[in-house]
Amino acid sequence: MTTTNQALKSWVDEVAALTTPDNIQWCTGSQEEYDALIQLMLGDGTMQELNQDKWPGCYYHRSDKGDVARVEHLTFICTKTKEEAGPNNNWEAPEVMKEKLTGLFSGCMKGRTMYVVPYCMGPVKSPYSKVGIEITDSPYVAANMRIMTRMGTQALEKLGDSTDFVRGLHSIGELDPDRRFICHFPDSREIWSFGSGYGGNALLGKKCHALRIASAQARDEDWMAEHMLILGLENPQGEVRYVTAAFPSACGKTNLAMLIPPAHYKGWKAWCVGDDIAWMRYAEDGRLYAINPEAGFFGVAPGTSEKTNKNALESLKKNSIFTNTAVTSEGEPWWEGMTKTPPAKATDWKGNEWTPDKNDGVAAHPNSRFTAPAGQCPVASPKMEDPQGVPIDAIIFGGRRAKTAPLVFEAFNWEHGVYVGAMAASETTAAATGAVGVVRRDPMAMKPFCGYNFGDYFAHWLKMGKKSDKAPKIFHVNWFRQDDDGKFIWPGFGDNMRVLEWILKRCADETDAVETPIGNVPAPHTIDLEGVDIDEQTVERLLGVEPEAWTEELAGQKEFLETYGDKMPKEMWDQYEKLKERLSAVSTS
Ligand code: OXD
Ligand code: MN
Repeated sequence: MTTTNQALKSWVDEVAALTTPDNIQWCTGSQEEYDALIQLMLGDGTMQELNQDKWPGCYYHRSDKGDVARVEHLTFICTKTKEEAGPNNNWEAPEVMKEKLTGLFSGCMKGRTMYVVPYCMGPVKSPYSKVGIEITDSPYVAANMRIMTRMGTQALEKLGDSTDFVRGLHSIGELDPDRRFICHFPDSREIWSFGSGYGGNALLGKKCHALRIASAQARDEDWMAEHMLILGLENPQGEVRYVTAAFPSACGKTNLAMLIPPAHYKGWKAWCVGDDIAWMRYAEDGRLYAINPEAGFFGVAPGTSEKTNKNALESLKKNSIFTNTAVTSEGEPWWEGMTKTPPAKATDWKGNEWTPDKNDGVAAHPNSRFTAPAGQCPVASPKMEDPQGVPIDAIIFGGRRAKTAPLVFEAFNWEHGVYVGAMAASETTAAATGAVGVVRRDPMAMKPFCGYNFGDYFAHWLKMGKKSDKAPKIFHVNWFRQDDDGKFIWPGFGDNMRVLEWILKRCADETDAVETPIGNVPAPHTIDLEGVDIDEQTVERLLGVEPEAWTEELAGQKEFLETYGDKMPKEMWDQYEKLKERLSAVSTS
């Protein structure tokens, strides 16, 4: 492939001079090229063919055992000052980090092919999409990028001669955890990632570009780059309304994004626009519109089943790449929770023989993944490719709270909603090792992904609310409330539709709420519970707001706000004071 883009050409030359690859391959994104990449990996053993009769076009990759997840402690935001990156990020000065990384990248592609991967985040025709170029020495990365993004010639054509592209440099290095760095330079819109081949560290279009770099760019250009799914809900009259929702990693975003409404919701349909990232901006009509910058799903496999997420399972049945799952003796991918009965024999994610009775650990790594084309989802929204995106009625925040947070509440207004999102958190449960009930804050589910100081990020959110009187309403949900025995009291999955319907009705002013100190909760009997086996007492518990628990929560919130010193906007402290007052009013009444 050729390009007339001089800025791109000279950057590629520069990188080649530094990394000294044996070959340079410009990726076009064609099927033939993808097939050749797969053949190459089948040839050198880094990819394995799955049962092509049952899983056509599906392949399997086992990553290095020490390279199976994002590495937050090795992820850096390199802004001029430490304060710009904020206490929410690891920081290093750009020149110091570049010097260190230049040493690592020097000659690192000797004996390898350097792939130049042009990609477009968002529909190619959308004025809101952004082009990036990832240079990588991993054919696995190039193949995954073809599923996850609009890759190749189409991106290069969109770029034309513009210098406005994110420069992402990636090498797997020696996959040595002691020589691993995932670094972002938001000012120059660059990413330098060394030493990991795993998804979020290596597929630079996703977390690195579409969240960390894009969040900083969005702040500068008055839009928003968020860790949110985008879901359309169509009522029996054929009207579709859209919500976005932010949950921390592994809290069921992919499940909610492809939800199947319960049988009682006849004539309703859910449409998936995106399962992980939303780019949002106001259009001329004053409404906030969202596009999904990605073109694929990079989903957590364990727990995905016909019962929990039939649509995800349908999406990944062909043309998908599986990483670190198990493989059965029939050559099929398998993971814990996929089927009721485990396979009699499999090879586990480490490459060892596995049988259910051997019982020496899981067959699939808990963070094993599928990479599947989003268009294969049976409920892929026809708007997935819409250049304008979809108008958003409600923004939903959530976490995993065993206690404290009710099933759903509505923020009083945008400013309060920003506070609610900023305080989103999850509690550790008995299911995980370590102390029970420890609260981990994950503001807007962006803790690992915000490319700048959270104080400035909240200020940006506050500013976005002031830009329009048609800003979406903001809600908080908690699917994970437990009883005293640690049992979940809300059925979740498809039944979350009932909560979403209440949210949509609130947006249209069609249902009632009761004011509590933390926000508006559903008035009795306003959530449709027909067909769910749940008693009145449990519903009360689900929607309950206990002032004592919230007073304890308040202390944690204060501590969080203080961490950001002068950077924390005054409005956030005002919200804290108001919440404190409302809580003390109910405890003294
Ligand atoms: C993801 C994550 O991979 O949030 O989407 O970790
Ligand atoms: Mn995510």
